[in-house]
Amino acid sequence: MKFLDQAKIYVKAGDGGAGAVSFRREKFIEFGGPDGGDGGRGGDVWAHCVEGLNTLIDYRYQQHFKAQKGVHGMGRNRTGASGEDVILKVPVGTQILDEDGETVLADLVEVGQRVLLCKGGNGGFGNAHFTTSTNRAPRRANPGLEGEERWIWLRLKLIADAGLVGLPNAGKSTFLAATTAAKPKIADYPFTTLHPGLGVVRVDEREFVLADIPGLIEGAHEGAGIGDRFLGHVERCRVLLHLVEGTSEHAGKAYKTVRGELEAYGHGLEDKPEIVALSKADALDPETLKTQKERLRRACGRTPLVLSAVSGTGVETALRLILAEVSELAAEEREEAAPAAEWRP
Ligand SMILES: Nc1nc2c(ncn2[C@@H]2O[C@H](COP(=O)(O)OP(=O)(O)OP(=O)(O)O)[C@@H](O)[C@H]2O)c(=O)[nH]1
Ligand SMILES: [Mg+2]
Repeated sequence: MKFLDQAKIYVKAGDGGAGAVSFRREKFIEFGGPDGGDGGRGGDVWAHCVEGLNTLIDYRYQQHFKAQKGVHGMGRNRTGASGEDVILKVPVGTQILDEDGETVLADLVEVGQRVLLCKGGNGGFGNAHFTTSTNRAPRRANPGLEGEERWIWLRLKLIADAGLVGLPNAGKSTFLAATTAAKPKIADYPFTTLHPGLGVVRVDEREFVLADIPGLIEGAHEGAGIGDRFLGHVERCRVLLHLVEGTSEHAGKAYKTVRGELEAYGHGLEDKPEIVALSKADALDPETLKTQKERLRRACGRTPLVLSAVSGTGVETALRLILAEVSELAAEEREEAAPAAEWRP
């Protein structure tokens, strides 16, 4: 399946139906009076967050969505039928932005959440509505109101607990493949991964979602390589696992390059808890391992993990550290969300 994480679409709600001007005309009934019915409401446009989607690819093929118009009113006090709504199904983590691409109108983070994007126009009143004590036969009816319309951006920010970052070829996708059921493409050239992938890690009978994102290179924030736009997908991660390729020239420099890009991107990525690991340990002789580990330690200021997704060394430890961090932060969030009124001296 293809991946698409942003789309610009046009949405328009249905116009309301017009009210009718009509008079009751029947044999033997004099002065039947006005009986024009009201117009029906136009359909709304909604966005609905659903399970089982992880891309906005549907919006590449269709960009215009119009809800049905309300049917106009008719004689004998018949109200027009309302127009059908249009419901846009979007994956969890979709943000709805205004046409400027910046103002966030809604953030759909839970399955079942819905937001009204455009409200349908009300139907107009039929002439039966305008009868007064002095005007028993009004010849006036309202037109329906127009439905709202607008251009909006849909932007998907995948929701994962932990995100994998690193230079190309650091072994991110291999790590994802080794720890989850995901099957990302793996190869020994840079930029094998072109769009983010997700997997579910099971460790100690607990689960968390891990995201693999394309590699970053120096200048990614200026568009080098495939740029840093996919970093949006780790914005919502609680913790980052930063993989530094053990077989790279200088592990310390590799680490700093990626840190530089995270900082240049901003949006709080630089402040996220980070677990640093030297990858591909199986491919290193003890001597190189020691030097690289030391270089990395100096660059990040603490002892890095050493792991190999191929042999499995250190992988469990990394997963447990991530899990601990994820659960701790989740507990903190729950505490913050809990009502403070419980507390009594
Ligand atoms: N020996 C050894 N090789 C590894 C290990 N992990 C990954 N590799 C190899 O390194 C190469 C790159 O691995 P990927 O997982 O595709 O790297 P990536 O970080 O996802 O790279 P991009 O998607 O290009 O950013 C592949 O040829 C892997 O087989 C490891 O632990 N040990
Ligand atoms: Mg990859």
